[in-house]
Amino acid sequence: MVTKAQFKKDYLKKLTVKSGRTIEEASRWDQYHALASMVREYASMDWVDTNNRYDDKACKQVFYFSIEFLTGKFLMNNLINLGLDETASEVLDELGLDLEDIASIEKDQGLGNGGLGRLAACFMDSMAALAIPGHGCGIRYNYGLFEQKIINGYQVEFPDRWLNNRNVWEVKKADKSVEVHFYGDVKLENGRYFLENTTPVLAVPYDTPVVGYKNDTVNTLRLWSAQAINKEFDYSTFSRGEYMDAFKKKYDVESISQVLYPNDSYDEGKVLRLKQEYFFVSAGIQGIIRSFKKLGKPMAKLYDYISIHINDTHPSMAIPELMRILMDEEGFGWDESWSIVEKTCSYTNHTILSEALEKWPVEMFSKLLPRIYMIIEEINKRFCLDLFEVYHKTQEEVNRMAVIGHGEIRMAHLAIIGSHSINGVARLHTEILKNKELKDFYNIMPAKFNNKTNGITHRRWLINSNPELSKVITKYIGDYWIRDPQHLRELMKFIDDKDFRQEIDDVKRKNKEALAAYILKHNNIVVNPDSIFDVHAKRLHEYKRQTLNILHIMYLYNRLLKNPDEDFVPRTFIFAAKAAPSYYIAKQTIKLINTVADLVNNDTRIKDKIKVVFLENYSVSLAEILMPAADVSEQISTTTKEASGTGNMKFMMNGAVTIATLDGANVEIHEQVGEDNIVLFGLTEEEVYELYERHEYKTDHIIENDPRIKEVLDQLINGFLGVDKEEFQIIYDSVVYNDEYFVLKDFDSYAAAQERIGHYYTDEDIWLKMAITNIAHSGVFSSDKTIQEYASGIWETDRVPK
Ligand code: 26Q
Repeated sequence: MVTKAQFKKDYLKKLTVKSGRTIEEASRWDQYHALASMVREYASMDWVDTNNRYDDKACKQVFYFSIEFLTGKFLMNNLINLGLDETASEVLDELGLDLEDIASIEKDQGLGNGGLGRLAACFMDSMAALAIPGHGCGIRYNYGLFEQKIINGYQVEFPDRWLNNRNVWEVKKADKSVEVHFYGDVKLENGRYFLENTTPVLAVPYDTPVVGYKNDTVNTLRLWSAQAINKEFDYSTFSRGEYMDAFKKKYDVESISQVLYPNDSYDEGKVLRLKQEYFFVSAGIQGIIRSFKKLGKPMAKLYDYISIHINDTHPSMAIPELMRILMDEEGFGWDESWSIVEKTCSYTNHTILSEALEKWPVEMFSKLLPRIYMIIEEINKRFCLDLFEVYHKTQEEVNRMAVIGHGEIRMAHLAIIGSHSINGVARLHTEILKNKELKDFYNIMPAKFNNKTNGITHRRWLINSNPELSKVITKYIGDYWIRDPQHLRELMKFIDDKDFRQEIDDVKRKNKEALAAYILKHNNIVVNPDSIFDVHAKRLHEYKRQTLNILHIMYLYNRLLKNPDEDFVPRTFIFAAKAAPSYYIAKQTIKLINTVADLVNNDTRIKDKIKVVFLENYSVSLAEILMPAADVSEQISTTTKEASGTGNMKFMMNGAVTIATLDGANVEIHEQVGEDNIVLFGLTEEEVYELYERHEYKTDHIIENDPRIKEVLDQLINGFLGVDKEEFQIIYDSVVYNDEYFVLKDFDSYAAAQERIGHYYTDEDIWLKMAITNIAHSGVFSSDKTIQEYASGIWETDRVPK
């Protein structure tokens, strides 16, 4: 362990070397850069050791393939995990610097859209904490998810230049680069296929250390960057007048890792997206095979040493790519290759939304990846044959289950067939996969299906983001909960302890004040920390029903206008959400929230009883401020639509009470905290399916019979909101004529649930009990537990501690 004196000495030296300035002259960036570089160097010792340890023991290693890793900032988490946070804070203090201030200058690594990417980041943290040999494999996008600004109430997207100031954490490993080949012609020679006339792209890996919690273990997150191959950029062509062409080629090739796609569901077959997927999958698999060969173990037993995890279908080409390498490069036959692949690969499904399922047009795919396409065709042929001969399926069933159909490749089917394990991300979600969405597959291969309920890392989402709460917890139950967050349950012993309750209350109050200050600074809105902080933070999607929330706020406003003296618990409704740039109705929902906010916040008649705040640029860092300050967590998706949700767990861990439908992991949260400590509303799973199946759901009845609903709907289109009458027509039409997500059907139930929230909140005893019960039962949602389940149930990997 580094002593304070050593730390100080190292820091002062680093600052001078890196910036060439004295501590007085150094800018905040210099101060950050020196500190971060130093922390990375501290981690580097263990990094090398860890890799040697894994190699020496020839233990099984996991490679988590994900097209997104939404890691956020690293400095504070690395300091905490290295056990150096207090040392750093004290040393900087002595130097007249502020650690929090310095840490805030780091740019978020925002290489993901939302839940799926953040889950991958939490999993990286947990694997390292548990000393499970597990590494990430993804893309080093030059631009992460766009930066959102709100201009005149509208979302406007700006590029996320996260690499501008260079990334301290990564190490470029140029010698580990591999070539990835696109296009070309498939040739056969001596019984082996190979490609000719391809367009090669150089994949250059950048490694980031993933520091385990005080365990001397450092795993690797490897992100690949696309580079033109030098010979492509051939100077001799210049003289032949192809100067501009050479640049175009380079630009074209490098576009592969230029930018993250900003939508979190599949829209249409974009060739660049397909290139991204094959690019990182092929590079990753080649890298794995290359280092596996150095181990000197038999390739036929690959699955004893390597586990490849496919995070949603985006990396599912790992299956045909591994087939290609085993057959074309290693000389295995089909059957043996297939058996190796299936034992090596496992797949997680994150959605049942059919529009999010990836399907690639055969025409485009086969041109870009001719050999991979051939292999997929063969996989499909053999699978269909099996369906007829082994499972006696009808032609219709076979058509439904085939990998290729209607001129498209169905990536989910490929992932299912080529993996030994398929898991959903919450119990309800897995049940829906088994009994509805993937029923055909479940029937013939039930043993492959299993559930792994998502989790979150308490090191980022509690210890780092809510240090005050962590302190109170440790004061009462000791610090064992940090190793095993299930021990948070011991807090229940203190649920009636007055002092404990007071301290929990004080922490929340402080966090709310901090958020209030943030809101004042960024939105210039004064909010009351005594009001209920009701937070709805997640991607903007119709199924997540931000619309239900804002329509209900409009109703509360109407109620107060009619009766300004009503005994009303003051509320601050806080939204944070990015919408996919091409998702018009989602963007209009942002405009609606901001329009209502303007109207409500400036109406003195309601005496500040309601405030509405839209915080721009939702990100990991903003979430770290929001979660600790929330009283109410909005988890109000249309039942069956949210696979799990993970924000729900973060809020709960920070003592917010959830208002929820019984969807995704809310079901398990309900089970943990019990009826009295969650506020449920809305349609059940059965009711939702019945409504879909009967095709009879109409909204006219609801509108006629509920004047609250009628009034807010009219206000959307009658000029009441002070904008063009046409502005929100699309939202009006979608809920009135095509209420796919049952916004109106659930309105009454939601309003009643909100009413209950108001009652509970006014009774401090009740509220604090609810908050504490939530914190105390959040431990089961630690991603450490989830990862242990993946390790024993899917990967068959052991811990390899020092
Ligand atoms: C696919 C093809 C082309 C372009 C984009 C995409 C794409 C990108 C991102 C499709 C889906 C995503 C992200 C999905 C996602 O975040 N799903 C969420 O995963 C969480 C972790 O399991 C769950 O908690 C959420 O319920 C689920 O919505």
